[in-house]
Amino acid sequence: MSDITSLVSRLATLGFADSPVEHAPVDTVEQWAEALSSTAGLPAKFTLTKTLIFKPKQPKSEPMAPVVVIAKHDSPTNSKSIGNELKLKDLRFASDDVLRDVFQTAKGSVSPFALAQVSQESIAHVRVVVDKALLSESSAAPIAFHPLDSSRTVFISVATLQAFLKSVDGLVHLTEMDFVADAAAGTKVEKKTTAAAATTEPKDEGGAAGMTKPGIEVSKDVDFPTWYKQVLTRSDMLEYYNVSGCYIVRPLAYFVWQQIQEFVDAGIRAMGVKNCYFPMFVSKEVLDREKDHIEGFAPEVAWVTRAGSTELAEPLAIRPTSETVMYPYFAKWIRSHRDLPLKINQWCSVVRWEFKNPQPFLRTREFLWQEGHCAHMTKNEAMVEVRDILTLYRRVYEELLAVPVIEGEKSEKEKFAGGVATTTVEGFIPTTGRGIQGGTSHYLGQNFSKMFEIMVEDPEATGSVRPKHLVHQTSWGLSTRTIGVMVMIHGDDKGLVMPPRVSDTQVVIVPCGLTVKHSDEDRRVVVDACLNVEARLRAIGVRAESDLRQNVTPGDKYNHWELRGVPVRLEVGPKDLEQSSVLSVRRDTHAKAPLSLSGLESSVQLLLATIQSDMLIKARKTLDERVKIVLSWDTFVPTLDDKCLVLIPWCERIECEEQIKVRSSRAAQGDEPEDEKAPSMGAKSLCLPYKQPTNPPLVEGETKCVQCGENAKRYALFGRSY
Ligand code: 87F
Repeated sequence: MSDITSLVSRLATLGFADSPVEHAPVDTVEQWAEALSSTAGLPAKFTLTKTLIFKPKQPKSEPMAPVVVIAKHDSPTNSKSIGNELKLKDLRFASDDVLRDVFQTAKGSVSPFALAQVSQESIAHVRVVVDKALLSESSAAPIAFHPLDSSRTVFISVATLQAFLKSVDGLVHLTEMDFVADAAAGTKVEKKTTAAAATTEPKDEGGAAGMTKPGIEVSKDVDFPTWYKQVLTRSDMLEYYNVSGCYIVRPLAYFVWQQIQEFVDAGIRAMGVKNCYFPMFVSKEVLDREKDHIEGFAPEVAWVTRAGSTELAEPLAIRPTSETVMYPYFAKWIRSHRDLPLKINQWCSVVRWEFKNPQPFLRTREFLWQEGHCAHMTKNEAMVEVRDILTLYRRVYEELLAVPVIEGEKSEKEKFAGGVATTTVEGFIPTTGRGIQGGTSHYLGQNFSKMFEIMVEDPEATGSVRPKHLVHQTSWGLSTRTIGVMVMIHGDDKGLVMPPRVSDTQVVIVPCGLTVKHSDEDRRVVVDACLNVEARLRAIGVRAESDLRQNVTPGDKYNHWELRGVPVRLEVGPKDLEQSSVLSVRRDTHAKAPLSLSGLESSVQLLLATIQSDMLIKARKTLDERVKIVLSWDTFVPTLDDKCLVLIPWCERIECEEQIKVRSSRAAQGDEPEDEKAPSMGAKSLCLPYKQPTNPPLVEGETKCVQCGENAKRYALFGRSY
């Protein structure tokens, strides 16, 4: 580390004489302001600053071009805008190594003065960006920096900073940026950026053009968030997009969605539901009709306010869900009991402008879903439908995605506020130990029919004044979140593991065992055998594909298809053909077995069915092991910390649920949050499972709630969740 006296004397030669003030070491701007507030001998007014050092993504052959940003402490220094301005790719905070080796400094002690310590070869490549807002402070207050150490502060004028920067020998790249104006124009910048150039996720770019994309570089158990991003992008399921929280669903993932669509469509058609399409815009006036329950959701509603440069007379909301869009028309279309039941569904996308950390498929600002909306004469009919739909959702997870779920009812706190009761299928991500809501089916009662006046004449009534009867409604939705859950549950360190039913390619056929010793004729025989196997499998409806690429080794082909999760690989080589067989390799277990060419159709079909069912069995076993009955509060949090969900006898009171959340948060435990993005997450109730534990049985009036000691009503499933 550098010598403070030499720095101060250097500053003195630049016309700055005062010594730094000393205070407690600080980590954040808030702590800094606080520390200074109790320090004597400060200027009357001053501006706090931040100095950030980034490193762009560059070819290894080029000299490193670190970027030093000197800004007002509260300026919105967006690394993407800075990268755009400097024409540098993917700026990331510089690593400890770079701070040490290039700037001879360390995290917490970074200041512009570190520039004085950069070697002559390196300094020519360093870019310095100075915040315009800081420079405009010139006539006003001095600016505060840490001179190489976070327990000291120097106050210098802007002129001194400029003189210092000029005095750094060999520093040639000096830029000024207006971060505030840049942030204000943020949306414009995003729109202007071409899709090909930009991405909101600079971390995982795959390979450069012409290179094979690498496989997964981190282990699922070691760094799950990075693993998830790499699996999705490198398998070509998903691409990051240049609007934060929005992603491109590529064919591999869209195929899964189409399989789900086909299955759900067939299921709901059999229940008499018809598909339709409503507009995506909602007028403010109509959206406000649902004011009461929309209130909590209002911050997430996105609005269109302008067309070109013309302000719209009335801003239009983009549907976050379609109750308010559809129900005025239900009122128009439903006049007599003969118009009931009305059962419609639409496949569409919805927009919810979430501010929490986005996650591909799990939490995105636009997502694909189906939303079903039905009106019935009786409560009973509506309730039957709510459960039939829930069964269909369970079957999507279990039968298509090989994902076990727990069916149940949401608590008062967690149900959809606009309805009477919410039923749900809850999934579980073992790697994080968190629950995830997989799909919901609501009984809306007569809440919306009251609001939108959806009613029929009571068919039972006689006489001239016929009383009106409000319809009973349901709504239900399943989204592309399904895909994220499937990937998280089945994927491994080699990439995706696809359940056969939703895999675009079910069987890949790879010629192998051919060496330079083999003749062209030998090669032709093997290739013909591959094509023949492919044709036979396709003829029975198996999605088979031969990988006959000549410039790729069999090993690289294996990696390629493993990354994409293809359930079965058939290796075909001269030796296999001598035995009239091929070698099958399972993606889920890596098990290898020869399959005779005669009867290949049925053995492959059986293998695919076995993989599909084994994947569900394996995931269910994990779920069963990780849902624990907890009978005393003492073991509640330790069980969650063991990455489990808990089933507890519960009183079902909202206040109790709120207390559980507080008492189970990591802050309440005095622990550090696991990561910044999931700060001290408390447990929520996930559902009141339909399948209640029987051992020990819950005895009404006797069994007490695990948290508050009141009488327990049912077992409830609690957990940390997505
Ligand atoms: C976000 C913004 C505005 C959820 C929102 O679950 C409104 C809402 O109403 C909102 N997020 N919801 C609840 C959606 C209820 C219901 N709609 C039909 C479903 C399934 C499909």
